[in-house]
Amino acid sequence: TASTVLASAARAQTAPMAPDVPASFEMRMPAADYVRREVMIPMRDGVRLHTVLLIPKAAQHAPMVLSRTPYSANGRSRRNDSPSLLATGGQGDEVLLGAGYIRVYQDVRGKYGSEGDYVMTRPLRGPLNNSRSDHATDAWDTIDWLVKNVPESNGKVGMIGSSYEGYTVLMALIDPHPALKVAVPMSPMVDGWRGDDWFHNGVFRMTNIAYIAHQTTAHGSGLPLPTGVYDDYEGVLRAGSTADYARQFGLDKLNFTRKLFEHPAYDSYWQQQAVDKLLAQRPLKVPTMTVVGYWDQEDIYGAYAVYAALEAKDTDNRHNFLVVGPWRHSGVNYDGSSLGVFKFPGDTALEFRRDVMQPFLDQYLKDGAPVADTPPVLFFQSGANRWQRLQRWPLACEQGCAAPLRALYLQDGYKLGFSAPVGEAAYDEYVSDPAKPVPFVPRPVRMNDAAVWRPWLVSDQRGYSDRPDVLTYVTAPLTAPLRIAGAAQVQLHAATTGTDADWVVKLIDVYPDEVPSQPELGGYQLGVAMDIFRGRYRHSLEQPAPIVANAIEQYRFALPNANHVFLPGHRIMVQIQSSWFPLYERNPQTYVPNIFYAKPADYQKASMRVYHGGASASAIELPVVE
Ligand code: PG9
Repeated sequence: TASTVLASAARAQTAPMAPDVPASFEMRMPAADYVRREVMIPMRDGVRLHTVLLIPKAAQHAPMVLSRTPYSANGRSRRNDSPSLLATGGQGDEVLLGAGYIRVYQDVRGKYGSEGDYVMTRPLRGPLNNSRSDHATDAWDTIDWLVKNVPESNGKVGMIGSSYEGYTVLMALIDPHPALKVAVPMSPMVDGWRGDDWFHNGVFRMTNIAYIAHQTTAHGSGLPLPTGVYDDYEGVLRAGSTADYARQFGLDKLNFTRKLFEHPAYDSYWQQQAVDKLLAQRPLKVPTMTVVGYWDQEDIYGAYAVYAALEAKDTDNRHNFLVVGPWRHSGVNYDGSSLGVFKFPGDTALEFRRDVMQPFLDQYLKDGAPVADTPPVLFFQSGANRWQRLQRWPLACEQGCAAPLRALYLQDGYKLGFSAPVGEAAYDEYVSDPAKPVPFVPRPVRMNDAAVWRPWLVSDQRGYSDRPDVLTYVTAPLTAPLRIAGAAQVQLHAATTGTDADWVVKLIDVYPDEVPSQPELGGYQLGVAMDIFRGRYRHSLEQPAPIVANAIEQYRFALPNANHVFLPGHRIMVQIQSSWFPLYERNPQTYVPNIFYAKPADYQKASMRVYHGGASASAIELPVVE
């Protein structure tokens, strides 16, 4: 009856209108095989950094592996996902979580749960940072706290991490805490101007505008760009300059955007932050295995630069290691059995993590672990599609290697060959029109679409080879394999009717017309090493200078490292163009002091001439090895 219902409601202890969301709630985990500890670790300046520890239940004398991230320690440790430790970290952490390690993730200062100010890739204390703290001291203070406050540990710490997290690993090596026993920086951001995230050889990468918005519009996860267009080619072109593009979203007001726009050239702001240069000035104390993807679309430069900087200090050849797998950016932590249409012999990334990285970490971190059989350099050889254990890198270079570079010349009739062309300074030409830049991937261009962005460096270059604004040179089909192992040097003699220009040079492996084992590779044009160079920096990266219109000038720059075999029946191709849009901002082709602020009238068509004869020969100098 109605009166019994009312009586039972009155007896109940929870009022019908009691609010249903409590002030806080801690989910209990049924029978978890690990303990999750969240702590605020104090730094020397009083700022506390939010740190998550995943500790296996049975842990005793367990080593710790630390990652310092701007991308959320809670996210990286998949808060509350599972009572199973193995299912809690990312794919890349599986081998560590299954091997008794205590995994530690920390938010860098100013991001997510950590206190303090966020400064993008915070410069080291010194000319650019007059505070008491940087990533070197924060890593030191964190490790010091960990070894004193985690009773389940054996007091040994390793650091790993990819990209920004790879950069924080390197910064910990500047003045390493004695308990830091080993480091594995992966796809690290090292020099933002030379060839990592922000610029390549001075040409700004437009993908960063969305990145900066995401990273610096909030301490937590920032905002996406409301571009209002499906095709970024259209959206970026319509805006005008990079500053115009940023301004339409109000992003020109952000401090990091300002810093970028105030430093278009390789001035002291960039030079003093280049991590390879910083590490070169210090002793190498911690065994370091630097890892990078062969086709790393974000940080293809830094890993090799760090390896080279540390190699001079590695007197016993036991402190400096390099690993290059057939991966995209950070691909080392995911499935490595394919990239784009290319298939590899098994999961190369898991193979590395399980058979190379884990034994390497064990050696330095686990009490009594055996010495790992780690080669100085482990490099996946593309073309031959296999791993190689090498003693050093590179195998051929301009100076100081076992083999020199060998010039592959541009020749008449759009040919390429190892013999220098004789006779007149012949040229080929094209018109570069900033109103119709060459796309870097087919339109519509969705820069945020991971399926396009991640494998783009192995995408088929065939669609560009016959454009009127791209010059294409190619060899005859090879009769014997040609192997390269190092960084090719571009030596270009070129003229333009403009007063500034960008030069994109692509070294390409052209597959045979038919590939029976994988038909879609028939005639495929695979980028083996491709990059862009901003002409104003041809004499000095620090001091730009206008190009003299119509004069033959020399442009010399390195392509990314490659370890590749051009197989018999394949052809070698070189493509040359003057834009790569919208990944790379356009060059207005009229010299202006700061291209970030170019005005619409500065963007002008220009005729580009690439010379290939006599004293004006152009070549790609290849690191050929027998
Ligand atoms: N490539 C990213 C990045 C690192 C450092 C600065 C800016 C961007 C990353 O994947 O973390």
